[in-house]
Amino acid sequence: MTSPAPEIPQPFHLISDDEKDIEAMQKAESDPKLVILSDWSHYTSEEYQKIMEESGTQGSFPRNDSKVPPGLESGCVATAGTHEIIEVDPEDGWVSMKFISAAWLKAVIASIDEHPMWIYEVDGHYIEPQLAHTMVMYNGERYSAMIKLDKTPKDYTIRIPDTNADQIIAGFATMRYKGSDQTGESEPYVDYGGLNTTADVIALNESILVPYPSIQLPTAADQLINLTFGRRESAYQWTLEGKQLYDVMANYDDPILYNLTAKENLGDKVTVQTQNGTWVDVLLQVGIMPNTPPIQAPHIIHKHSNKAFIVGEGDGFFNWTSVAEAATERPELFEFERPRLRDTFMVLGLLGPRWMVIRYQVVNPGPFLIHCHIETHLANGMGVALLDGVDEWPEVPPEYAL
Ligand SMILES: [Cu+2]
Repeated sequence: MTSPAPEIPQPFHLISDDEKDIEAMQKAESDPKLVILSDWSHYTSEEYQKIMEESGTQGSFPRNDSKVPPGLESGCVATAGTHEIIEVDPEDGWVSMKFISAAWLKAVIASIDEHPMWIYEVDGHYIEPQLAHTMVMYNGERYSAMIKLDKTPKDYTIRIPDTNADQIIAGFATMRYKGSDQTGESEPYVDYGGLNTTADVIALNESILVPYPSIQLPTAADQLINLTFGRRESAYQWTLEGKQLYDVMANYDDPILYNLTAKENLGDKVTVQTQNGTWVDVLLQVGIMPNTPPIQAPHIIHKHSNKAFIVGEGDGFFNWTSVAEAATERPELFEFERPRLRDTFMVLGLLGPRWMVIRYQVVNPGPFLIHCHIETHLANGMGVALLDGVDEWPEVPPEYAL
């Protein structure tokens, strides 16, 4: 975990204007509870990969059900894992919980019984706080929550169900008020299947997570990179770029950082070069590829190096040649005044094609992966290397020579 530098302005006065509250929140922020959410399979990655290769997994690609072993899609056996207890001190007034999704496959919902959360930091950057009872977390996303400790001192269940999209599973922990001996049941916001328990439950609206302080963007970029995702050759092989698969082992002992020509180990379309200092738009788009099933998985795209602003999103295909042209025609789909700043980008087109454009400035010359964070997608080709600032490619210091 990293903490913001002391001169970075904090957004806590937007949660409460009471000086005592603000002080308590600053104290909570300096000593947060880290909550890592993960999933687990009794098959190893190698076994899981082999099962996908032998069976095919979904859609209209050939599939052989006899190659799916029991315990993967049926015949589940409940596990009795460890149960984490997070102790909080009501004397502190507030607690900060930093939720990190380290899941390899599943998307989950995070919620603490009877405790609304002020989400105040996303992917390690402060935002204008937003009140929520539940939040969906995709692979690689980080959300920090400021939680007021003003309820009856007892145990409260932390619930982490799956989003209900593919399998009904859940994980649990306890938030325990220090010094309490009351352990009665707490009231859930979400049930075991990930559904809200009442109509009043507020889910985090991730489409308006404005950075704090807000940041003004240039209205035009120098380059547009088109990444239209799809499947190639089989149900489990995903391409981020649209035609080629990224071979994650191709540069295992020949890193591009050491030698730009090592990019030739990869397909010519899965590396993209940019110039230092320029602004780059990346179109992230799901659609229906020729000869592939129409069903689309959600893809959570993670960008390494610096974060990017989400400048626009919409349904259908992005049929313009630049963001400037698109924003002139459909200004309601774009946000340049208060754009979100993130390094994880959820692209879900269950109802058909959908696009998102992210914008970043090249300030850090070097090779950086942009990839789907669902591990089976990445391992089977869903990545592109952004070769940032090739005009100012760094020299590797001699002590790091291969
Ligand atoms: Cu994916």
